[in-house]
Amino acid sequence: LEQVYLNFMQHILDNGVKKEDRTGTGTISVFGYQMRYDLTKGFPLFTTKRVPFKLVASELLWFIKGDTNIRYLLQNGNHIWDEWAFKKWVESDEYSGPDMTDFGRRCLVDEAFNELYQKELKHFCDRVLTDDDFAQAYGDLGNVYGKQWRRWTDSEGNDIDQLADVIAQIKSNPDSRRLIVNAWNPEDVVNAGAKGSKSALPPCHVMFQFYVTEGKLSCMLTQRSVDTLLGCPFNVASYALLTHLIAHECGLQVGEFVHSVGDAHIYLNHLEQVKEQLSREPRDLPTLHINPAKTSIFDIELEDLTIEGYDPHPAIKAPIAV
Ligand code: THF
Repeated sequence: LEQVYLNFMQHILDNGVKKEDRTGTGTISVFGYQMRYDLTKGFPLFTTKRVPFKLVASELLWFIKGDTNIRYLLQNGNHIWDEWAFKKWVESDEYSGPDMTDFGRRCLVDEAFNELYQKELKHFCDRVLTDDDFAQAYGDLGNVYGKQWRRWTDSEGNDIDQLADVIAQIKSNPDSRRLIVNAWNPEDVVNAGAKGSKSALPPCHVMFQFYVTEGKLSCMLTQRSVDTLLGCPFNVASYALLTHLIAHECGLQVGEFVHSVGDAHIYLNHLEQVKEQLSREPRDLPTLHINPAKTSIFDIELEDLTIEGYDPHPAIKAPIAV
C-alpha cells in the first residue's frame, strides 16, 4: 500500500520539471497523478517516516467541528497551521514587533532571525491561547475548510452543512452520484492570503466524493496542489480517517481511498529528505480503532481514536514552505 506513495515520489523525482512557486522556494513538479489505497489492507499511516497521528486526527476533528480558529489546534499541541495565522498578525496594522516580512524564507537562511522568529511565534501562540479577543481577531484563518464543510454561506446568507448533508445522503441514498463536499468557494478565494481577504489560503483539498458498493464506502479526494514530502502523508491519513469515521457512523465497511492530484511537487529543499525516505523499507501498516460507543462523527473526540501496531522508521525533519 505504502509503495503507492513511494512510487509517486519516485515519479516526481524522475519526471518533475523545475517550477517556481508562490512561496519562492522552488519545486520540481508534475501535473496530474492518481493513487489508490485499499483501506481493507491497513490504515495508511506511512511507516517509512513517523507520521504524527495525533496531529492528523486533531486537524481533521478541527475541520469536522467547523472550527477555523487555530486555538483548538494549539490546545492539542498541534502547530501545523501556526504560520498562516501568524502571517495575518504580522501583516496587520496592530503588529508593532520586529519586522517579520517574508519570515518563511528568512528563517531558513538567517539563524539570528530564526531565533527572533521562533520567539515571536511562541509569543503569538501563547496570546491566542490566553487572550480571547486576540484569538478571535488573529487566531482565525477565515473561510477555510471548517467553514466551507459545515457553514457554507448561500446567496441568501443561510448556512449549508455539506458534511452533515453528505452523511445523510450516504445513509438514505447510497447509490447517489452526488455525494460531494466542495471546499472551493470562488468568492472566498479571490485575493486569498492578501490583507482583508476572506481566507488565509485557498483550499488545497478542493473537493471529495463518496461512493458506496457492496457495503463498502470509498472516497476520492481531488487536490489541486500537493506538497509531496510534508503534506501528502497527512492528507492520505486524514482522508482515510474521515472515510473510516463516516463508514463507522453509516454502518458500512471501508473500501478505497482514491487520491487525485493536480500540481504534485517536491520542494527543492526537500530533495535530500525524499531520497532518505525512498531508501527505507516499508513496514506493516497499523490498524485504526474507533470507540464503538460513539456513533456520530460529530461526537468523536481525540481519545476515541487509537492506532495499533504502528512501528515506523524515525521522523524526517524538513522546513515547511509558507
Ligand atoms: N503548505 C505547505 N507548503 N505544505 C503543506 O503540506 C500544507 N498543508 C497545510 C497548509 N499549507 C501547507 C498545513 N499542513 C506539516 C504537515 C502538514 C501541514 C503543515 C505542516 C508538518 O510540518 N509536518 C511535520 C511534523 C510537524 C510537527 O511534528 O509539528 C512532518 O514531519 O510531517 C497541507 O494540507
